[in-house]
Amino acid sequence: MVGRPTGPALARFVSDEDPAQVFHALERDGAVVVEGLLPEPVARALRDDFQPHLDAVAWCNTADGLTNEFFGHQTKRLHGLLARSPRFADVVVHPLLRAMCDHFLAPRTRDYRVSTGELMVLGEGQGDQLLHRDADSWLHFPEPRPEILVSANFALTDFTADNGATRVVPGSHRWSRERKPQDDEVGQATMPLGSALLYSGNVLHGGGSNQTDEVRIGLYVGYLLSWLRPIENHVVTNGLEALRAAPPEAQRLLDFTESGWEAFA
Ligand SMILES: O=C(O)CCC(=O)C(=O)O
Repeated sequence: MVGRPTGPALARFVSDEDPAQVFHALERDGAVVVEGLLPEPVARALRDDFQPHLDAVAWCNTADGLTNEFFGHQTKRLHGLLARSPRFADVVVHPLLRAMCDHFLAPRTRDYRVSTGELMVLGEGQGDQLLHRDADSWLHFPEPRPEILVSANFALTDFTADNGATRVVPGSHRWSRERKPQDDEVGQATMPLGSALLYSGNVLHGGGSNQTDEVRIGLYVGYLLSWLRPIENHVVTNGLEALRAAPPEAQRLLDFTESGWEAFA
């Protein structure tokens, strides 16, 4: 079905908005869209850097049948993004993302790390992904679970209602696990190239269905309390050379550091 019914609208901001306003809405809804967080030429340049790596892998390149049930079959996922584009370091240290981590994570930790950087690519025919909470990767927290992970999904192509813009359930970061969303509670993060969906690790969301012949490319970066284990082993996925060449702040966020206990800079 093209032009699916739209659920609740996500709060939207522009990139030079007062961060306090952005974080107020993020705290309230669990997700917001920030338009133009990356200038369009930067978003295009990242996409150009990544494109040959995406072309080199098949659809459905995730590890096994079980994970494909979750990730999808018309999807490509890539990690080790610093090694594929040194520009990824600039994304990782983006001031608004750092401010988001300081706001949401700092109360619980002296430091934080990138859990994973991932290209989330949806091709023609990919269906709706199961709605899920990213922080469920660290299952052993008593509930209500505090904020342990905050993330950004950058649009490296336009995200439209028809090409798989991320589906999000505003407010669900505060729901009990038993509550299931009704159709009219599910919104969509439609946004132009360079924008980002910022979201809580506790909010229900999932990739949308791509009913077009366009490829939708999302660039995900998620930040985790430094005393939890990141999903990605950045040294293995990127290699030493790429990490050694990165600026110190990006090195630290990508866990290329001797300790997980450094105080905030
Ligand atoms: O593709 C998207 O928009 C979101 C994907 C996602 O949430 C995931 O794979 O964990």
